[in-house]
Amino acid sequence: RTDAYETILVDRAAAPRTALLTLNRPKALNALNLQVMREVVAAAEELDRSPDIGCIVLTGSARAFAAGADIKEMRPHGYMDMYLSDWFTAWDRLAQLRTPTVAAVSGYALGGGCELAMLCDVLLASDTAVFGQPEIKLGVIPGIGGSQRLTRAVGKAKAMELCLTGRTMDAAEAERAGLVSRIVPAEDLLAEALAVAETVAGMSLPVAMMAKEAVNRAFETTLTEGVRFERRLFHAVFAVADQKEGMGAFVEKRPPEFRHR
Ligand code: CO8
Repeated sequence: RTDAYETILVDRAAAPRTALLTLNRPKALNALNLQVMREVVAAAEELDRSPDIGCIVLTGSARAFAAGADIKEMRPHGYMDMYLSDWFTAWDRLAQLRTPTVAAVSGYALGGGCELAMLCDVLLASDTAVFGQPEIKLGVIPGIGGSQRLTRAVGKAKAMELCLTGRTMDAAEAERAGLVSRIVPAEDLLAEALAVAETVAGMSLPVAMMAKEAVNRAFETTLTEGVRFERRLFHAVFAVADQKEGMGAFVEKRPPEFRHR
């Protein structure tokens, strides 16, 4: 039940066939405690199961996408309870969603906030965005995949420097480094993210899912295996009615009306 959430807002009407998830813990700069994790994951998985949703946008506030995992909540814990509760592993489920996701990042995306943005498929940043993995300054290391995803996104040199010094990067540096796809003026960020989401949601949903799966496979495997995986999916899309519709619409010089969306 979407109205049962306390730390996030869920809006299914922001743009056609899309859903907007907004982190809503303003007093803590959207720090990611376990409740936020449970609610984001539950809401996202429910949307993932909804056939009428073709893209999910995740955003925070103008000041903070999320200023990291909740330091006050983590502080008292010891190894045994972190291990036995498998602290933060549920966040991995966001990367397993089949529906494409867009992170719209304004302000701080630090630590777990940067990691959460990197769990999404498309990463749009406002010109005020600040990215970093400053965990080392707290005597810890990234714990939601940051050491891996940041390294794959920006390369070892920059990832290593950010993780070892805790230095942050502004939106321009993040774009140059390949972490974000585009920078948008802060006041346009949400509209632009929703426009991207609406565009994606206007495509054939199964084909968009396959495109997402193929691109994500590049993070997981060798080039030969990745190309083989892509080829299998490429052949498979010829079994989707929307291939006939998309190619037919091109030839007939009209907009496509995809059936599966
Ligand atoms: N956790 C808890 N509370 C936070 C956090 C956080 N990460 N960030 C901000 N807050 C709170 C502040 O404590 C403050 O609360 P209060 O008013 O009660 O004191 C409120 O939000 C506002 O913050 P500030 O007053 O600090 O606001 P500023 O504008 O002065 O500063 C900053 C903003 C620079 C973002 C600053 O808040 C900051 O440095 N925050 C921490 C950033 C950080 O270190 N993030 C990494 C956290 S660790 C992590 O994410 C990954 C850990 C992985 C663990 C994995 C376990 C398995």
